[in-house]
Amino acid sequence: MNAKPKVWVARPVFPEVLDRLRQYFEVEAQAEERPRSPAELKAGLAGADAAIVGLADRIDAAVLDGNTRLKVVANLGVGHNNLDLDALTRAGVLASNTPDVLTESVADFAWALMLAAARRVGAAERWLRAGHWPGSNMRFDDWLGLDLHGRTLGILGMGRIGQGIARRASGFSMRVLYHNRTRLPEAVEQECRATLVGKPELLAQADFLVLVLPFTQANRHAIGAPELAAMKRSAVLVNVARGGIVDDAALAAALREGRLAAAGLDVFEGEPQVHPDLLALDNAVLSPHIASASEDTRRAMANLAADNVIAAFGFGDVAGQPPTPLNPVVMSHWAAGKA
Ligand code: 8YV
Repeated sequence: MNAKPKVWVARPVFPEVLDRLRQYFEVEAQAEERPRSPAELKAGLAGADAAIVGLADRIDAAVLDGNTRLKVVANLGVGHNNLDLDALTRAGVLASNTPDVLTESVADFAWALMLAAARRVGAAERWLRAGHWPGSNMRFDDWLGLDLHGRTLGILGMGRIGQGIARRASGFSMRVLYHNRTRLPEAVEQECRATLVGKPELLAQADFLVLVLPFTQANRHAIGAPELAAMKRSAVLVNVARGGIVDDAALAAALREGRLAAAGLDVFEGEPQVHPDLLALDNAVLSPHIASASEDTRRAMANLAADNVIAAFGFGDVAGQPPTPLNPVVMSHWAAGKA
């Protein structure tokens, strides 16, 4: 009997997902969550037929160089700016991501950040826990925040997650504006009650601006000092997309100087480092990149990554049809025996 193919799992994932993989593969799973150096990634991938990687694992031409064994890299996330898709395709490696399964959870979390930033939940909780409430003579006009209901929600990047955020806005009676490279089909616009506007209008009109763009070089600092200056002073900015889309230093300056009311940020430039000026601000609600981290969704993401690996090797229920490939052309190369 042939030896089982081997999967290298770069990040600790749920044990039941590893057990599913073990039905078909030899599994080498990392027990410890820590950044892997390019050399460690290269060595891990060199000895494997497939890999499951996280967003901090940069898979590029250098890491793939000389690797003739690897066939599949499954990313634990919908965003895949950590993968060099051209290099993977050239190397005959199929890449996959985890769309759809996280859409609703990330949309929920964008609202958590909007509400927390507008109503000062983080700062109020820190104040309470620090024991300030007893004896504070808290005034009727202390801790005032901003209302969401009836305001204008602006969404920059209107893919699946942006649409999920927009659909929730009707519960808050909000007007929804969006800006996207392409206009949504009319039926989707109606379902989301969302109106397409240019970026300048979005910046000028939004009381709440939520970023849900993929990270590309073109989107780097899509929100920088000029864009922040174009926003209302009373506006709240929320980023659940990627660090680097916002110029964090410019954002911290705007928040500190009262040129923007508040921000809710799940992602940061250079994370896990967070700009020290943001850490010092009470009007920034900060979370450690957890928008998809609900119990059910993280399990679904890990299972979807495993499904892609299992199917790509011709195993399981959908043998030969990985559900969410990023460069499916690679499979036609395999079929033609060119890989
Ligand atoms: C991460 C995300 O995958 O899917 C994405 O693009 O940013 C998140 O869901 C998750 O935080 C694991 O790193």
